[in-house]
Amino acid sequence: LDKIIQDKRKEVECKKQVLPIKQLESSLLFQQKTYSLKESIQNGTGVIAEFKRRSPSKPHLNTQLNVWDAVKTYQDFKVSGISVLTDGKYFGGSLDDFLLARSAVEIPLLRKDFIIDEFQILEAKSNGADVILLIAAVLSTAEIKALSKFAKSLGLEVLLEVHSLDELNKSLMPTLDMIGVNNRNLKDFTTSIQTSLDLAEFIPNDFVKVSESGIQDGTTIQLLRNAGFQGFLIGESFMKTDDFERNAQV
Ligand code: IGP
Repeated sequence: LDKIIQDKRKEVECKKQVLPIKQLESSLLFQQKTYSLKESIQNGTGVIAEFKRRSPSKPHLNTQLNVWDAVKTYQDFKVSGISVLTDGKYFGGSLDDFLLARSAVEIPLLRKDFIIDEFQILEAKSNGADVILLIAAVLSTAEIKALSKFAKSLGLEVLLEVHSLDELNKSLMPTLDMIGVNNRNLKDFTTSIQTSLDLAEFIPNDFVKVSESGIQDGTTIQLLRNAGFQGFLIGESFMKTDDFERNAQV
């Protein structure tokens, strides 16, 4: 994760040199109203389906599927929202993918990336995002505060991701909309639903609770629901097989 963030800082510094903020702000999508993921989760299935070609732990997850077909299928299956990876180096995604997804569906879209700078939030907004992800493991309390405030000022919702009680405690603040518990251990990439079950009671009910990673079946979703989770972020189990159409049916 340290290496990813190091690379991300370089990427953002380079982009800032060549892309003026004015240009991002003048995008047509920048003016458009956003869809609320929070509401959509509360009124629907709660499933947030992810478009992810590969990851550090699964280098060949799915190289065939195009983003347009994938998100259309997700939308047909009544997911509450869609997460699109925009990190290129480690996840094979891009803002082009994001823009294509935006043009294909009319449901909430989450920009999935490692956000460390306001510039990336402007980028998210100008590419049609409704929600951004902030990762507590790589941000200080002050950074979470500044970045979430900035996102809210643009009309975006914020999903804050934690792995532990320490990360949760340093992060709770009113500028967050949803708290996601990532079941994936970032050191060895294993997943355990127990991480979500253990942390659920410590998340105040004014936040929508989302469980992320390693969710494979309806039984698990039911277990998480009983523990108070309303949102379920699912990537691999949708992306991995060749029979995507059947697989994405939850
Ligand atoms: C999806 P999975 O195990 O269903 O593919 O997990 C999502 O939770 C995972 O991709 C993720 C992620 C992240 C990716 C959670 N947090 C942060 C990149 C960055």
